[in-house]
Amino acid sequence: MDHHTLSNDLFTVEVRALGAALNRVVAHTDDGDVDLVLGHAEDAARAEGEFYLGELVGPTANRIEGGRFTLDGTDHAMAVNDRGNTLHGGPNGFSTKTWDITEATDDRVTLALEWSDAPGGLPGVLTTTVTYTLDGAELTHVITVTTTEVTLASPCSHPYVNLAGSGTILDQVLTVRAGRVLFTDETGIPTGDPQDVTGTPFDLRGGVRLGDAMAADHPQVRAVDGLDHAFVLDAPGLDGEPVAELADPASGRSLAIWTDQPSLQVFTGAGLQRCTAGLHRPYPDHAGVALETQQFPNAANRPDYPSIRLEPGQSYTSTTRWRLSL
Ligand code: FUC
Repeated sequence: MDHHTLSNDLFTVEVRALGAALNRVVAHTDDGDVDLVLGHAEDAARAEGEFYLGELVGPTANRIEGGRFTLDGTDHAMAVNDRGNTLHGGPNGFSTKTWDITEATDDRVTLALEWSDAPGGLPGVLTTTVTYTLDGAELTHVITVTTTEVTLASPCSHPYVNLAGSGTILDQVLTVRAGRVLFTDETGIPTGDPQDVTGTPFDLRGGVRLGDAMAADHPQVRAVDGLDHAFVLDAPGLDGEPVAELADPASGRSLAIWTDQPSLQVFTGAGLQRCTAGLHRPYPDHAGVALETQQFPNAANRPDYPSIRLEPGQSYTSTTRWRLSL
């Protein structure tokens, strides 16, 4: 099986075996069907893509500086694929693999992958599962990882949302309940302690039109033509206030997100015009905003960040829930 489709009266959700990717979330609205996430029309385009559209990235999401880290006194080097760093597990990462679909019903699909790195890279054989569940207007994914050796694990889902279904996300309003953000160097590696967002374009707590945040005259914004930063969530959790919300004032559609992960990487899609094999069309620049619920970037090398160490007998889990309003 190369894909599976979940469906109910409100949504059709397509998950690809390649990259365990959330390839389509189609809303059945009064105005017809609307694609709410970016995806690829063909697996071949996905295999060549550079944007990880909807993919399950790992085993270490985001960047590891130089691909290098030390675990229990032993140095390890993963393959690098982004300005000298390992991004999203590197060129051999989870998203490049065809996963096994192990459970598939109308409202649930589970995919599984056994993965190991090149010698000297990330230790252990990692067994990972991801389950996507559609329940009414809620779409949840749960990731689990176990290992045969002490290792690092921090996979995450990499969906790009555009509630308008086409065009750009500039007019959509993003709220992120995060009082701190990680600023980065020119290769995307956090430079230090989380910074207070107060008085900066990174203060999204009250809801900000993305086009306004992306146009701000701030060196961290200009360096990446928008946002490409990890927000340190004030109150991660699967209940209570959502950690983030995206709203499209024109259509009235919105998305609320809950997660147990400590950070949300917001990437406003600079360069997406290079993605010429999108679902129905070449995408314009900023065609979607990636909302990645994850561990801190470069946690592998930062003892002061939450640990992503995983030992045999333990299980890493990560849960994120979306609620869509049409
Ligand atoms: C996000 C960003 C990266 C990269 C990727 C496609 O995870 O942090 O910069 O461009 O998406």
